Amino acid sequence: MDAQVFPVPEATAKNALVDDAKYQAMYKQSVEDPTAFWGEHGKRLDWIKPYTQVKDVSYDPHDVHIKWFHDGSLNVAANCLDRHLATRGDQVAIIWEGDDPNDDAKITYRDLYERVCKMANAMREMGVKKGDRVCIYLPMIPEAAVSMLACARIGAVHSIVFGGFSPDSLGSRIKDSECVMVITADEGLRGGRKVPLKTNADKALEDCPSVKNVIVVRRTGGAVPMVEGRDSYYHDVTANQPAECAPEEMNAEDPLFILYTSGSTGSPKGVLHTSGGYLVYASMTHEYVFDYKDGEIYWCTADVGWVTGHSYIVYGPLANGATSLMFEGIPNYPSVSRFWDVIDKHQVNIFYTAPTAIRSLMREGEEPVKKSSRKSLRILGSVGEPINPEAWMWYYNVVGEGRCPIVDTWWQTETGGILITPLPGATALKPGSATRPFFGVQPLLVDAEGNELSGATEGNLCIADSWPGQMRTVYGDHERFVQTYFTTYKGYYFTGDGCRRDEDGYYWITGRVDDVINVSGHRMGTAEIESALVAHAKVAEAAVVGYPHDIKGQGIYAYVTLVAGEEPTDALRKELVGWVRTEIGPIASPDVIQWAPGLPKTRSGKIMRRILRKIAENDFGALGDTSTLADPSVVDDLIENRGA
Ligand code: 6R9
Repeated sequence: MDAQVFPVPEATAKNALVDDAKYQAMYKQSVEDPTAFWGEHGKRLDWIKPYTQVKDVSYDPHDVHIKWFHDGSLNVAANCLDRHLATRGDQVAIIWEGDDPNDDAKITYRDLYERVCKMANAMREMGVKKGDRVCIYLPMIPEAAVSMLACARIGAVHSIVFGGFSPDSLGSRIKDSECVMVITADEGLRGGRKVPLKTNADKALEDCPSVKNVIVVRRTGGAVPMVEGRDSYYHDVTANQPAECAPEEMNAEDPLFILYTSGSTGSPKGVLHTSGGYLVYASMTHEYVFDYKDGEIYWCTADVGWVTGHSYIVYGPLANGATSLMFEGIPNYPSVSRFWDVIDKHQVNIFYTAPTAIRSLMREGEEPVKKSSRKSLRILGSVGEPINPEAWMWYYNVVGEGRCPIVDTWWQTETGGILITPLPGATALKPGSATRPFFGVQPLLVDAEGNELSGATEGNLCIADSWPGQMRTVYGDHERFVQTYFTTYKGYYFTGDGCRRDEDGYYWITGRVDDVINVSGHRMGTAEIESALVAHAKVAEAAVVGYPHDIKGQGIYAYVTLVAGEEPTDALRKELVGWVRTEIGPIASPDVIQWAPGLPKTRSGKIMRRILRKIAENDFGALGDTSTLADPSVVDDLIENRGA
C-alpha cells in the first residue's frame, strides 16, 4: 500500500508560516513543555486579566477536569471585534454570499462590531444575563454570526441548532439546556427552497417553558405568526440600541457555547466549550493550518450549526482579523459551478469544504469547474469524514490544478479545533491521510484491551493529553462526559475513531468504531434513528447501521420489524422515511428500509450489529461467528430479502 507522496514545493515552504524544520521544533516543545508552549501562544489573545496558570488537567476517571488559563479573564467577542477596530475597522470581516447569486453583502469589522453591540444591548434589555443559555436556530445569514458574538459579549452561552433539524429535535435541545431565548428567522432559503424556521420553532416551543423571548430575523419576509409578549423582530429590537456595549468580563473557563452532537448511545450530548482555551486553539489552528496571511479571503462552506462553522467561519477567523466568507446556499444551485463561481467572484484564496461535496461535484465532470478561473486559490481544505484518494486527486488536480496543497483536517465537535492535519509549508501530502498531529496533540493507537500499539499499525485512536480547545464537560451531565470519553481506555481521551499509522508516522482515519455513522459529514447516532422508528405505532423493533455510499460516504440502512398484523408495503416504507424526517430532520432519512421479520440476536437479546452491517455492505462471505445467535435462520431471511 505505497501511497503517492506530494512533497512540499520549495517556494511554498519558504513563504509559509512554518516549514518542516519549524514544525518539528515547535511540535517538540509543545509536547515536552506544554505549559511553556501554550503559556506563550495564549498571548495571541487580548486578556482583561492575564493568566498566570496555564494548564490544570486530569484524565483520571475519578476526577476528570480540564482547565486552561484558568486564572485569566477575557471577552471572546472583544477579541473577535474590538481589538481589530483601530487597525482594520474598515476591512471586510464577513463576505456574505446569498442563496441567490445576486444577493450578497460585505460587512466590515466596524459594521459587525456595531451590529453585535446593538444585538447585545437588545438581549440585555430583555433580561438575558451572563450564564443564561440562548438557542440560535438561524440560516446562514450574517445575523447568525452577530447573534453568536452578541451572546459572547454579554456572557450568554449559545446553543446553535442546525436549521435542518425538526421541531422535536430543536425542542429537546432547548429543554436540555433550559434556554431563556430563541433567535430564529421567518424562513431560511436554500437552493431556492424555503425552510419554515419560525413555524418549526413555534412547534418546538409548545413545550419549552424556560423560553421567555423569541427574536425573529426577517429573511424572506414570509408571513409568520408572532406570539404577543414573547416574539419580536430583530430589526425592531435592535433599531434604537446604542452601537456600544460594554463586554462582560469572563473567566477563561466560563462557558462560551453548547453544541449538541450524536454519540453511540442515548440522546445527543451537549458538548460544552469554554472561553479562553477554545479561542486560543481555534485562532491558532486557523492561522497555522490554513497558513492564513493578512488580507486573504477565506471560505469555509460549513453551516454554523456544526462545529466547523463555529470554529472556522466565526471564532477562529474573526479572532485573527481575517475576511471570512459565509455562504447561505448549496453547491449545486443555481448550477453545479456555484462553488467555483463564488471563488472567482470574491477572489477566494483559501477554500475549506467536505468530501461529500467534492464527490458530488466530481460526478458532474471537469467541465463545470474548468469554466472558472480559480487563479486566486492557494490552499484547499477537507473536513468531516475520510476523503477517499480518488476524490482527493480530483480536488487536487482539477480544482487546485496541482498547485494548491490540501489540508485534510481531522477533528471533532469535542475537540473544538483541528487535531491532526498537514501544515501547508511543512507536510508532504498523501492522498487520504490526515497526516500528522498539530502542536500539543499526542495521538496514540490502542488495541481493544487498551494496550498502546507502536510503529506502523492500526487501532483505536486516543489522545494522551489535553489541548486548550478540548470540550470541558457534557452540559448538565459530567458523569456522562467521563463515561463516554475517559473510561474505555484509562488515562486517555478516546475519540471513537479507528485509525492506521503508517511507517512515516502518518495517521489515516478509518472511520468510527462505535455506533455512530457519518452521513455526508453529519454525525448521526444509530440509536437516535432507531428510537425515532420505534416511536411509530406500526414498528415493533428497528436496527440501524451505516453502509458505504458513493456520495454521502455512508448511507443509513434500517432493518424494521413491524407490529404483528401490519403489512410491509411501499406506502408504509415511504411513511416511515417521512416519519424519521419529521422526528429528527431530513439529514436522518433512511436510504434503505428492509423489512425484517426477525433481527439477529444473541441469546441474551443483544442485536448483533456486526452481522447487520455485513448484510448492508453486501458482504455475506464474512459474517463471522454466528454460533451465538438465538435463531440463526433470521440471517438467511435477511440475506435473501436484502434491500436495494
Ligand atoms: C469536525 C467534525 C467528527 C467525526 C470524527 C471522524 C469524522 C472528521 C475527518 C473525519 C476522517 C477527517 N471526521 N474529520 N474522518 N478524516 N478529516 O466533523 O466534527 O461533526 O463532531 O464529526 O467526523 O469520524 O470522529 P463532528
